[in-house]
Amino acid sequence: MRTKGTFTFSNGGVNDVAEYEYWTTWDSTHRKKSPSSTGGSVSVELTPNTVGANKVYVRSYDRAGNSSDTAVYLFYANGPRTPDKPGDINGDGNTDIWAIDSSGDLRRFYGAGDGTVTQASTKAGDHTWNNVKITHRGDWNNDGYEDLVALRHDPDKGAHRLWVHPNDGYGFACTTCDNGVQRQELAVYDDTNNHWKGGAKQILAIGDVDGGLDTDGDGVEDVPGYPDLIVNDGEFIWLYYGNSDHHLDSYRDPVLLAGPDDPIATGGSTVGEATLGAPGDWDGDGLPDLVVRYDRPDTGGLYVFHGGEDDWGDYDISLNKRTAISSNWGTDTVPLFTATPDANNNGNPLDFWVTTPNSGNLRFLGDHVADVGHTTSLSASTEFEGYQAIS
Ligand SMILES: [Ca+2]
Ligand SMILES: [Ca+2]
Ligand SMILES: [Ca+2]
Ligand SMILES: [Ca+2]
Repeated sequence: MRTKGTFTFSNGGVNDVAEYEYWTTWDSTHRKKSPSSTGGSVSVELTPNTVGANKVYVRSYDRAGNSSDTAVYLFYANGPRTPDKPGDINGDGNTDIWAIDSSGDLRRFYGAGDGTVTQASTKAGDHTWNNVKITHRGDWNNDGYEDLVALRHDPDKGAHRLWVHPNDGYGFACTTCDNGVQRQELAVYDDTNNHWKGGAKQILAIGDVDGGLDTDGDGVEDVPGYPDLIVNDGEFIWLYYGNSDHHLDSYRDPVLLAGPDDPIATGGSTVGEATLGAPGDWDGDGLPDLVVRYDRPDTGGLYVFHGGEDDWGDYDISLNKRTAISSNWGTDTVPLFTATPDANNNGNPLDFWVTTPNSGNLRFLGDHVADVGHTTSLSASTEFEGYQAIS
């Protein structure tokens, strides 16, 4: 995976091979290479990007242009030994961005590890992404690559639906990929647990809240944990525990984190006027924390809510356990933002990418300290004019 392999094609008994033509399951482009002498062999370097079975197809042509049968070589590529770092979508160890541009295309920006990002030369997904909500944190199909989660309106069903778009290892989010990988719906068994079908203010992949399972009690995780998802439907904030069957209420009902009777703010901001971010485990107690930004310009604060557990052992956040980080973060100064745990790799995870009103500037505001705000600020990119969403 993501590692070059050398493949050698030889003539298979045809002594006047003038050219070989080859393609693969992950790249359907037919390419040609000629041996240095007629009938000789050629070597090519190929880099599979799919875990598991891959195929290389090759046929030869003689000097008259007659082709051989197509030979198929099947091999298996191993996945990454350890899952990619949270926020990293191409495996280089730096956190990255998925974003929807002004024309509704899904784009990917690779982080350089210093807070700056560079747009990849090709789009990050097929189809149009207008008005789609996106988020990413965690590997939802167990191949080691962080995947894109999207909330999209389905006109045929008259409802919004949640999907996992598997990452190809380089940040291409598959809807229907050539290698057979397809998007996977996230559903609920009990329809009363579906709090996104009418649309949502925000979806947020927060990471794995409840961790893996120690089935034999020896203190070592036997069943790996699964990523979890927060849905802010505009009135209530729900935490869903993910599961390998792609149902979000498989073994636990969603947990209500905030709502009209459990406010998210002291100053009157409602749930519908708050935007969340996933900073990872900021306070180091083993539970992921939650960034809350108050959208209204008259409040505009930025807080970290410390993830805790309620009396039933469910994840919970509380107004009594939050830390003020910064102010003047309303939508008038920060239209869009995403938390990107340690994008500049210096040990302080409280880093953000933020858009700028009426310009294409994306800023990196990094290394936030309680009550002080950011202690690092730089221009991350100038390519974000009119962007609809960043994650
Ligand atoms: Ca990366
Ligand atoms: Ca994955
Ligand atoms: Ca989990
Ligand atoms: Ca940092």
